[in-house]
Amino acid sequence: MASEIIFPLADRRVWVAGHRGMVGSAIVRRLAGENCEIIMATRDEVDLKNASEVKAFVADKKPDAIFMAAAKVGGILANDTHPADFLYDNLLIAANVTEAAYRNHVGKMLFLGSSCIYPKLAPQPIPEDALLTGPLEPTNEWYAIAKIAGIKLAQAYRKQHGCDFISAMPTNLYGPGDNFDLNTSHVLPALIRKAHEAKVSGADHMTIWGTGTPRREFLNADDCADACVFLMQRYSDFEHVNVGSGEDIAIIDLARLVCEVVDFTGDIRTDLSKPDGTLRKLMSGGKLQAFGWCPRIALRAGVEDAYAAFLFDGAGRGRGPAKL
Ligand code: GFB
Repeated sequence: MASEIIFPLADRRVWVAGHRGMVGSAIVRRLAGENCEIIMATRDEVDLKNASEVKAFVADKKPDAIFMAAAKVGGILANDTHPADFLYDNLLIAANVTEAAYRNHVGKMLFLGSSCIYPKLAPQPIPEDALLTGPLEPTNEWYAIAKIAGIKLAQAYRKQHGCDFISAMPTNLYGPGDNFDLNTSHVLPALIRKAHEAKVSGADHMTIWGTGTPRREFLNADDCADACVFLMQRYSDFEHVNVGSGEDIAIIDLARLVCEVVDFTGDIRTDLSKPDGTLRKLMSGGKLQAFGWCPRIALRAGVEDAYAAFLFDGAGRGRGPAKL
């Protein structure tokens, strides 16, 4: 039984910051059924790293609500090799949008973080209150620090100014509009591309990074968008909320699943020169479940859809990192 709607979106002006990204575009799709006015802006219209541009944009558009889905994102290698970009860009984006939302009396904002905010050795499944209880995973601590700052901004503005700002922490996401560039992508789109290219070229193997033993929890971007809209309408509190699928899988088993979906029958080899990252980060979804939300898209079905989207949209083009 879902909890009651306390912030209806109907007839409201809703800015989806980052509407071209995988999550932002999923939120736009999800909002189509809410009878609200969706505000979107490209990077040319408003540079989210520029405080005065963001302030002017929010003052002009006067949104009632903001989904803060804009971020510089990337997989383990991109995070590890571009720490300054991941820290600086994401700090600025979070600070600028939060401040502009406060200054312009935006009724509600949802900030999107990431499961990498939690300590590397957090208890599994990870409860929300594990935040800031231990050292972070080194491959993505820069991105994590920026996302923790985003949560803290939402909390600080709530505490000092009474703003209704909340935060959602999604697990590893995948889905339509994903980035298939092998150097910057997350694991799932990378495996889809690798398996597809190995099949098409007639190769006898494909190679995955690291040992294949780390476990990850995957959630489809459309499920994530549904959870974000759910929280926007129903949640108003200080603490962030985990958004996950409740199940994790070893990377080697994920690779096997992708190979089945793609129909690549060769070997899977490992490249031990690449990092494993954290060994496990399964989040506890109990808090969101207690509000009455659960995911709908099973991993295999989601991978089948993602492969279809890759064939339709991304094959061979190597889309770059997600744009703001
Ligand atoms: O998805 P991914 O890049 O990010 O990697 P993280 C997950 C796991 O898959 C790691 C392995 O153990 C990788 O070594 N892996 C195997 C691969 N083959 C590949 C491959 O071809 N490409 C990629 N990318 N990985 C990110 C963070 O961490 O997760 C971000 O860096 C963010 O900050 C995001 O939090 C959700 O799960 O390790």
